[in-house]
Amino acid sequence: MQQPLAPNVWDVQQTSWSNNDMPPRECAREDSSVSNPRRCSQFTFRHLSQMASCIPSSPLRVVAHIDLDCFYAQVEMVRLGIAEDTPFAVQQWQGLIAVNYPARSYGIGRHCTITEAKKLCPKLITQHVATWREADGKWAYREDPQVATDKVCLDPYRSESRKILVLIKELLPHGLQRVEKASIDEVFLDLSAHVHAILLERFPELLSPQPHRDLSELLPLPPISDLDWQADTLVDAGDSDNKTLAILDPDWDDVAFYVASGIVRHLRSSIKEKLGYTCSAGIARNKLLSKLGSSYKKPNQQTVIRNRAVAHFLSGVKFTKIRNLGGKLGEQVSRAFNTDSIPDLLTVPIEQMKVKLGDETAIWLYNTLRGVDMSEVNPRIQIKSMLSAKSFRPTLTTIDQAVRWLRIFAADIFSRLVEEGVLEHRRHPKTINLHYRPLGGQARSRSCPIPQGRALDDGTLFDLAKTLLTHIVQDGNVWPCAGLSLSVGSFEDSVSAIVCEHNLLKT
Ligand code: TTP
Ligand code: CA
Ligand code: CA
Repeated sequence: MQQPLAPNVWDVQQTSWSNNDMPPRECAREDSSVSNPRRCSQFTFRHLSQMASCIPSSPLRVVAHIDLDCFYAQVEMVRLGIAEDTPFAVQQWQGLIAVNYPARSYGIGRHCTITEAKKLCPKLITQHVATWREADGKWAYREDPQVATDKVCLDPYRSESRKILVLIKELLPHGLQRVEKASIDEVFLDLSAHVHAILLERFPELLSPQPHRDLSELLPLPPISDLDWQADTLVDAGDSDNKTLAILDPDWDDVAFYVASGIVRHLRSSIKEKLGYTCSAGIARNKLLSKLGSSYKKPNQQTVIRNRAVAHFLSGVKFTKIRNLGGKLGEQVSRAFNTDSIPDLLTVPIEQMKVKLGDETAIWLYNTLRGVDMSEVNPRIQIKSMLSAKSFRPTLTTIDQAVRWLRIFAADIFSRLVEEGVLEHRRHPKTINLHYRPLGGQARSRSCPIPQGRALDDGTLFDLAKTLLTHIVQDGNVWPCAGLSLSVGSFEDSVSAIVCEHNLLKT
């Protein structure tokens, strides 16, 4: 019997990959005709080597997307020590912003008001998000949150989000990791380089081809015929022969996904064990598919979309679930071609798409419908600006009130700057802007540069904001005030960060 891949892929040293009992396999060059295509892998040594540098066009690429289940609800449940099977939701004013899975089984969702939700499930427990309050300048979980005096504070979720990211980075091998934070509760991982290292360790026959051969040589087939996918949801390839073939006779892309799925399972169980949160994940060849995979089965599950299953998987996906097709573009596409079914859209020629949507959008759509996405997993944070704002009803009538809100905005922005690594001097905003909206009057803005070269703190941001407010007030006609917003922008990598990264690249 074949030995299945060890469940713990971290234990690479201890895993036995003996394949002495396997018959020798002969492989042809990429360009020669192969009479029996199943005798060789369809991948070459070049494809394999591309994994090491996470090249997006590599056919052996492996990307994972991890998304926390009902994130804000889990954060509050862990903080409050609420049992996992208790129906629970996070409240913001009269609405719900996160609903756990036991509560969802009662039909409760984000669309419900608190009253509707309690009607559907009287034993539902809710917790209001923490708020900043004008009067005390600090955030807290309050008994009586009021939209008039308070502003929602997301710090508790940001700080848990950061812990999750730090843990993931700790668990992945340093030189081989590529992690992109995609939102407060999501990350993309390009696992290609990591999986590549594991494959070479476990399968010595994958080490570079003999000196007289070249990189276009096809790889030998994997010496395993049975992958034990454990609790993974394995997306069906749609065609039963094909499926049997994949399970009994996997190629290296299947093995790569298998190894990745072990890595992801370990990450997920560590997040649960160390921080108490469950998450769901998708594993596939790119960001587009892995993101669709993570939402395919929730909560606490992971889904593998093997390359051979992509077409069948996409034919069953709701068109609007694809990133960028949920809104206006999606409507434009379904109007232009009179359908929102992916199989129907696959019949539309690219030229016709270009006429209706313009070249760039057409090419993106054409590729997306086919599961093609070459976008990189980018560890660099792409934030361009950060804003903290509040509309006032009742309106503000004194400068003291406005200044109190500026202190809150500065603290709010500063905590997000910490999140983005400003304290470690990785990224730095260069400008600060105050936007002021008087009741019924003309809105106006004032900006100034943020002094560079010394550590930034919330006090500095607050002082700059106060100066901007003073200038606006001097212009007159400012009261009553219906809205204020403070933002920072023009982010730049600091010189020390660039030098540090440059050195890392050299080593
Ligand atoms: P999501 O990942 O969209 O949802 P979720 O984590 O609550 O649930 P799921 O298990 O389906 O992934 O959003 C992450 C958090 O962002 C969510 O817990 C609360 C917050 N959020 C809002 O505050 N308002 C919103 O409209 C959405 C979509 C999310
Ligand atoms: Ca989520
Ligand atoms: Ca999410």
